[in-house]
Amino acid sequence: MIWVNIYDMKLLEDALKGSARALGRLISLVENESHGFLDILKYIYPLTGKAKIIGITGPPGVGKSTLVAQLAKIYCRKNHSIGILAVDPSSPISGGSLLGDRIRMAHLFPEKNIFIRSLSSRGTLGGISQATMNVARLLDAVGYDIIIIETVGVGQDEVEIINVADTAIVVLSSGFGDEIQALKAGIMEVADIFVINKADQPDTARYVSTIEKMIHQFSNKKSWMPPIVKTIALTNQGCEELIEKINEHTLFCKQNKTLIEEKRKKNILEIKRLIERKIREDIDLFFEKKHSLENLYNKAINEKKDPYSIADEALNAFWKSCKEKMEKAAK
Ligand SMILES: Nc1nc2c(ncn2[C@@H]2O[C@H](COP(=O)(O)OP(=O)(O)OP(=O)(O)O)[C@@H](O)[C@H]2O)c(=O)[nH]1
Ligand SMILES: [Mg+2]
Repeated sequence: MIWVNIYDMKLLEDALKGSARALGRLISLVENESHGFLDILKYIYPLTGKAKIIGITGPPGVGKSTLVAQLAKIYCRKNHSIGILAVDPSSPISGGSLLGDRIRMAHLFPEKNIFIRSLSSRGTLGGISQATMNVARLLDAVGYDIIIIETVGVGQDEVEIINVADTAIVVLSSGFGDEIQALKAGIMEVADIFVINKADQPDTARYVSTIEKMIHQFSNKKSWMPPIVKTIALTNQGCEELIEKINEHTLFCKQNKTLIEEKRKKNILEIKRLIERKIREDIDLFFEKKHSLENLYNKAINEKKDPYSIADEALNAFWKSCKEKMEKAAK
């Protein structure tokens, strides 16, 4: 039985009834890892697993947000409800540009079934990708069946965030010739679909063939070869085709044994990370409250001990206290 405190329970009930305000507050609790946030996540977990999560990344200014807005509109017309998460890992506070996007997008659709939110939870213990996953699960649980995650860049952070998605899309455009040199193998490998946006620009055809070569060079997708979709997000051109490719990828993932196995491994890795995080937290608390590492160090210096033995002794003290705590709890 999962126990959620009465205030969070009220928020959960309201969010499940469709209150965007309650959902917003729940997201803040989860994003800031406020007291009780894990109970919320445990509670909603059985309600998740229905949404399709689409990740979109690429260099700044290639037209990601314009594309996201068009995709959201099309999905909306097809009677889906859409959650959009704009993640800005490089900004300690909500990234200005993403926030701007959010306001711009909100004007784009007065439709009720689109929820837009910026995330910038850098420094959370579980990492930005775990935080994104947690928030995506909240959206999934309250009934958003299409979740689009937009993040800016092509670095390690983005690779991790985009890995949360069921389908990862890398957006590029021919005006960004230099960025292509900087594209890391990581982002090439993680991409399920490439979008070359701003196809109205003259250099597009040449650019597409360059990307095709890079896909063959970098992609290690054994069975799924990432397609390239040309779009003009400004005028909605190519967006329906992109949705078709996303659907093809979803179908492929459902049928492909290797990918099912990959997903299983991802889930196991998440559990391992959660365990590591919990242990780290407990250790920090232990040495903060009971045995300051500094004292241990000073004592060891006097006794001329090596750091390996100090660490062993410190860890033994930690395990001993865990054991005592468990024995006390069992009584
Ligand atoms: N010519 C042309 N311009 C486009 C197209 N799509 C978007 N743009 C323009 O490109 C600029 C950047 O678009 P955004 O959608 O904000 O790009 P973004 O990738 O989300 O940018 P960041 O979030 O800042 O990284 C805007 O001025 C858009 O109007 C397109 O297909 N063709
Ligand atoms: Mg954007």
